[in-house]
Amino acid sequence: MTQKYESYIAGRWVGGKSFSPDENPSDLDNPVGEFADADAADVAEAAAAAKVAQRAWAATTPQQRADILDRIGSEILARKEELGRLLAMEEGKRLPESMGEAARAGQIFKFFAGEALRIPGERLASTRPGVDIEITREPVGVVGIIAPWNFPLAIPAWKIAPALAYGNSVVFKPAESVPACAWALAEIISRAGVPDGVFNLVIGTGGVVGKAIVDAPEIDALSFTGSVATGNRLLQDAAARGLKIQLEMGGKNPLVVMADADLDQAVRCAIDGAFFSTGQRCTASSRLIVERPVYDAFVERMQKAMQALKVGPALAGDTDIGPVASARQFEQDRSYIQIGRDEGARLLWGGETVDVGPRGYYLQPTLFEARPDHRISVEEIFGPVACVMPADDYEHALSLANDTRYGLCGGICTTSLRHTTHFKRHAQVGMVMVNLPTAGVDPHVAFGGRKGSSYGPREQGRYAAEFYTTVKTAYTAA
Ligand code: UN1
Repeated sequence: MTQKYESYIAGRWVGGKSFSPDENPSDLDNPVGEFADADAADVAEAAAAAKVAQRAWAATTPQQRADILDRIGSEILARKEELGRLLAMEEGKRLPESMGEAARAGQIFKFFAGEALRIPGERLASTRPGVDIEITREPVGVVGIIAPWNFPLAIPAWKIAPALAYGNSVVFKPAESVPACAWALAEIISRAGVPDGVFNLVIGTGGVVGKAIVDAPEIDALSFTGSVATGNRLLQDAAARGLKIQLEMGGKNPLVVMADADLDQAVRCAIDGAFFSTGQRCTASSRLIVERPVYDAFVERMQKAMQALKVGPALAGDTDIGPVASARQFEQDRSYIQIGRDEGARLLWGGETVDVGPRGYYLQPTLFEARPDHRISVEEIFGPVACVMPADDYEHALSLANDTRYGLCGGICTTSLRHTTHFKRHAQVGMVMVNLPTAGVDPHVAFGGRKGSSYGPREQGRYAAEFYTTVKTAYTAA
């Protein structure tokens, strides 16, 4: 029997009128299951339930919320292998990375269990005699969460956990290509003691479910991670109705390699940053900017390292790079490879699909030597496709690094303290990595970018309180 994934609304599992397939990108002949398509009426019901349930949830003690979040985190951690397998099957991320992501989701719930007990506030003296001032944080209310497919456990976790910790209720829409991971997470949450209506899962398309979430009058705030096009549309809709919004969108992250770098370390950073998770990270190192004296040596080592990468099914033990996650993304990657060829970028490695046995979306890791103005150097591809380009010196490298409409991460490989210090100060990004891949962030610190990458308050760590709470200033005279 095909596994069916349903929505979870007001404490009940809700089937749909129709079902859509949940594909396995490593093996198209063995789908993961199918999910029930929710519609606008389902969202309306979820939002109404969330509104009613939120008041009592906000009135629970921090300890009650901490215990619930801790329970969710413990179960995810205890089941990380099983959840990792599900993630690998559904999204195509190779098993070790998928298990790592499941563990990270568990740790995020545990972190926010602690944060529930540490909701910050301030007490100050007034400028007027006999008056005290208290600044407290209250929940924003009902939070809509729209998550992408590339981190189907970790990103929902880093939005749902703080929402619940600070006393909000949630209407969560996962990407429709990863309903099983969302369902598994919801199933754990449904048994952890969260009152009915506080957490709702609504599975469906952006056009129907996403749109209905933005339009629902009960929604007070919206957290979104996904494409620039969708994010900008949501921003317009949110502005029209004065909705608090937080957007994490694309990246075209530079990794600068200086002539003084440890070249083997730089190649490891570039391979990981550009190609692991099949390049499907908004933090991916998609622009490799290399100082001329080491350019040829770097490219040669990259080619050698890329040759050794094994493309294969997500669950196979020797796979370095899993399949591309969906037909749509596969199409996009291949079309950018064609664009690169057509605009005269030089293909240094890869560019072809791979036959690994089972039918799936297998693509070689691909490296182009490209000019900064080539489309493949400018636009986010979101696949295992990177560009490399030479820089004359550090200043040139920095200006190439900053020459983008995005500003999520920036990396530099160098042994120079001067370059490190300067780059940390002048990279126009939200996150700087020194001698590390641009992708791969810690769960307990601020995450987010500048320029066209992000909008609104940062996610994660203590900074999550900015979005998931609203500040109240109270004046009291004796
Ligand atoms: C990471 O690099 O560890 O969608 C996290 C993304 C990011 C998360 C990246 N929001 O790829």
